[in-house]
Amino acid sequence: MAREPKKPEEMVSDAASIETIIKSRHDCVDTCFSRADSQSVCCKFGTQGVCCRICHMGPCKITPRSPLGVCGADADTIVARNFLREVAAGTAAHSDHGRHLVLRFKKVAEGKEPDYKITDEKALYRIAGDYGIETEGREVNDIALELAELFISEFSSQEEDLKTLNLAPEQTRSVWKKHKVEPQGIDRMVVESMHRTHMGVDHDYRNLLDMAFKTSLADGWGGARIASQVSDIMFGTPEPLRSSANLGVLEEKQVNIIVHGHEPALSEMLAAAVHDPEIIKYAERAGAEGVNLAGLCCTANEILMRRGVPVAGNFLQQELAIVTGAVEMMVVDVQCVMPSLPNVAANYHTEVVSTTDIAKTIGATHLEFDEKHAYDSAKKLLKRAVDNFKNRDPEKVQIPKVKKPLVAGFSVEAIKHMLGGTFRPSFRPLNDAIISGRITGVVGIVGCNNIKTRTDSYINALTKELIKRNVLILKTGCAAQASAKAGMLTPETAHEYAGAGLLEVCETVGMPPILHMGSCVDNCRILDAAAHIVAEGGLGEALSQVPAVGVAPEWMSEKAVAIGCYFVASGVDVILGQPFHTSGSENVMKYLSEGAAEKFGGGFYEIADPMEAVEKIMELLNNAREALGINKKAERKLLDMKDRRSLDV
Ligand code: XCC
Ligand code: SF4
Repeated sequence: MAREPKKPEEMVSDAASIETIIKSRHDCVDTCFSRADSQSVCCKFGTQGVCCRICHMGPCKITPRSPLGVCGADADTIVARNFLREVAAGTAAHSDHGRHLVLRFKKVAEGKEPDYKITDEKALYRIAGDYGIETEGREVNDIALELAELFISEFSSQEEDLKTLNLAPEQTRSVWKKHKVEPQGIDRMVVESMHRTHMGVDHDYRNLLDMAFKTSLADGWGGARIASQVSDIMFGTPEPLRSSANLGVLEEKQVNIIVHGHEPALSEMLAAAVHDPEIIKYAERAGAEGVNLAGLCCTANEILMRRGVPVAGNFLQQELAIVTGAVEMMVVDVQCVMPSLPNVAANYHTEVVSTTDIAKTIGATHLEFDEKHAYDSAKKLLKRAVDNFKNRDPEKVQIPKVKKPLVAGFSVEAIKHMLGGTFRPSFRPLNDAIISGRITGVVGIVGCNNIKTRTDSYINALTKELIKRNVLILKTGCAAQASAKAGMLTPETAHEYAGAGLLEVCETVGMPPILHMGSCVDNCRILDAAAHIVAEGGLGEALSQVPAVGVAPEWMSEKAVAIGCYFVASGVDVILGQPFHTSGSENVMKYLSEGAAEKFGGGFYEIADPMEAVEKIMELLNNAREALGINKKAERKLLDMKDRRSLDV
């Protein structure tokens, strides 16, 4: 007997998605929500991580009756190998994204890509300075070229440790050194991970997991950071701006184009070209009132943060956007793009366009992006979308009238300005607020949506409860978009939900209690903020001492595994709303929690319930406060000379 399909409100928590899932059923269109129903129960061996298909004597699986694979590998080895491969894949994804940007940045510095430029010279000077590059009296392009080459060598370095690690506090670096997890070249880390997990190489689960941490550091302090920094230089360091989110940002009378994926290079061009008078006229001639660009997933975050382009939705809304029947074109680049999109689009008039030769999908139109003529290339795409407007079937259009206003654009530099003012940008007021107890601590809530959780529900329940308890929230990725859709990325949220201490700080500084810091690669901004807190003084010498926790409530991707690992290896405890596929090995589970905590000062906790997670987070924050001696409200702390100096404003 066929099972009743789940009710939409059991699967998603926002009104726009509920309405559109109902429409998809009415239109007889398959989406992830119907496919998840037909997938039923997940494979037990995969879930536990005990399925090994690394050599062709297998696949082998570990069961009580067969505790060893054909080669003799036990559950610990198999689970740890699978885990390391996930971290390597996640690191590769962020880092390859970073590499594409760096190679473009180099061409820009050489004057070979005239449509791109160095938008943010201040960022260039600042970042070059961070890496010890001389900037005094030098041409901008000259500095840029040296920085590009330094970044490229971060990918290729064979024996030298990553230079980007130097941005971490000294004590954190010495922990890495002690445990021998300082990564060398990013590419080397990924290659070595693949080698070590090949049949018959590394079998000690502890050694494999240490490599997972080492590789992940090459992501968080390497590849992802480079992606973020180069984007800031080429496209501008984000500053607070207003926009809106959810499917209601689509416009009934305009040509709607959605950019989806992760890389900002093409979407930046589209965001610029969309205002070109030629394009506007072209759209008007086609009977549209204009061209409306919106984003999905992290490409959305990239152009939201810098240009205020509205967010059509997060990960699990990508198909639903097409189901509205109002999208002329969906332009996809890399990562988190469902292969189902062309199938969904076949029911409407939407054209799905892939733009890079490393990411093609059957059924999508492949139009390689011409980097040498980037602006023209973008204009061509926009015109093609306009041409498709006439194919829209008004009968099939149903845009939910659901969208919420938001404020985003909180780079570390923007936060510094906000806190300290333009003349004295500084983290001091934040440190003081934490020390005085008005803010209990800082929590990064990041990551995806996962079909296994009612979309956005864990993220939003957790966020709301934490700000009530005076925790400042830093957000990225689809988790940030979940808050946006809930209308919580606004300064007013402080009045509605924040505890008295956090509210006071938000009012004084004029900031919202939830700060949207960007895309997935921008998780490095969260670590950077923590490093600034340490550097400011009074809250410990290592990242592990700061009252800070990371949470990935609804994560699903391998990138999230890498992100979790580099947070933990940096000393930050991480709560996972979805478990790793490691339950088949108690030893691995223990190493990732207690073992990591002993080594780095941060470990993993799997907590399926948001309210339980809140309690754990408060406990971790309070433990950190206790260790710093700042736990009592309004207690006068005895300051040593160093603390005194740093408090001397
Ligand atoms: Fe993808 Fe970045 Fe996850 Fe969203 S959050 S589903 S990885 S788009 Ni990074
Ligand atoms: Fe089986 Fe060992 Fe081959 Fe894995 S590596 S498939 S456990 S024989």
